[in-house]
Amino acid sequence: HGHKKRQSSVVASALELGGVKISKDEIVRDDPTNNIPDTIFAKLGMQLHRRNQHPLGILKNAIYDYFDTNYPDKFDKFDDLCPIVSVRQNFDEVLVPADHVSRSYNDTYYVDSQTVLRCHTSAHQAELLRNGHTHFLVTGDVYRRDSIDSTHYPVFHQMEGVRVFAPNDWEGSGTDATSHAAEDLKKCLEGLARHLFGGVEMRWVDTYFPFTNPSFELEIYFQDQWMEVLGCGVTEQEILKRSGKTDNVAWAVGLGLERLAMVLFDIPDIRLFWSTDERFTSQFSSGQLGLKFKTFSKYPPCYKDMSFWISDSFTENNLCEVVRGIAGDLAEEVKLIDNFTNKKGMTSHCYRIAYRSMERSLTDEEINDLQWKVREQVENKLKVVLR
Ligand code: FA5
Ligand code: MG
Repeated sequence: HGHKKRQSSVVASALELGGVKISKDEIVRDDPTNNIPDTIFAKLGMQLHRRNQHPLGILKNAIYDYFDTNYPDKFDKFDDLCPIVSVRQNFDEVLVPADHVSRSYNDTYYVDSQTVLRCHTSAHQAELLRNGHTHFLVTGDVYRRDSIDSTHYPVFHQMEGVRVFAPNDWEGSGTDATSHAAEDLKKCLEGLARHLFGGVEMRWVDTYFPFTNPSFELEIYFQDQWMEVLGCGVTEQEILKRSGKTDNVAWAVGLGLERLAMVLFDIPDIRLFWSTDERFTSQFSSGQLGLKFKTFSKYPPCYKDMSFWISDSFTENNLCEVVRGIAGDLAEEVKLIDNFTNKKGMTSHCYRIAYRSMERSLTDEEINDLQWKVREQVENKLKVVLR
């Protein structure tokens, strides 16, 4: 893995990363560019997607079934590639421009300046293409500094799908290579949605990714709004060219597994995937797709507002990291509810934080204590002025 040895502040444990046993304390964590908090570091190696009784494992297997049934020439499957990858793999090899926001320390967890926790499974595309794979699925945990609400979590799971076509596949079909790939892609994913959900309300949205053109997102109507469940498109020719496949075209997709599992099992909040509460875990069993999650009584949320004058360096992701660092999974949502700039050019933000446990009632005292700590750290770490 090429990680220098050092003493870690975190409890060391051997874990399986990418099929290789390494000790967690082999991972350098005192690099000045490292921005990975202990709570995120602790999630490395958990591999929820490899547990057959877990909703993510059940979903992964159901998607495998769909591909195995529909493509006699079976897709190659990978689900334990190491989540610690180079900047090159995560960004350069999928043509992410040098100045793209996703590369920033505000969006991505860096182990050191050249190494990240992958922010998408697309990090493995180029290498697998170079190694000669022409149709494959890569499932894994991915990491992002992000907002806090019921459909966003800083650690989540994706499945990458890639299919390469040879000239034979589209010649004589009456369409050009790109349209052939785009049509096949949409057909494949609509079929997958039918396989998983039967009927469900969904729509295609045009979008942009550096590594595909054209690019699309699929949204599903869930909990009274449109929820984005995947990104996909026709692979940029440059990526194929670099892997020696000048005459081919390909499609690629990145499925958001939590979001799909939320629709499939009617799971209302993304934090539940990490729950060890038996009232959650006992509801799922290997291979069982039809089942709907029965929510154990919903405990009341508690809302706390805080207003402050922001500084130039203020970002919402940094705020969310502070809140998660203190409240952990008790933080249900962080939402900007007011935003104005005064005559002097100072900008004020008011955020509403919702606290709620999925498992028990919280006491006023407990919540007040959390909120005080949040206020303190927001002021000290984010260089804002509380109002
Ligand atoms: C990507 O990550 C692209 N790599 C997907 C892709 C692959 C496009 C191949 C083209 C070709 P995006 O950032 O939109 O795209 O994330 C993909 C999916 O991950 C989203 O649609 C959503 O379902 C899920 N997702 C993104 N952020 C989060 C989050 N914080 N929590 C949970 N799920 C998330
Ligand atoms: Mg997206």
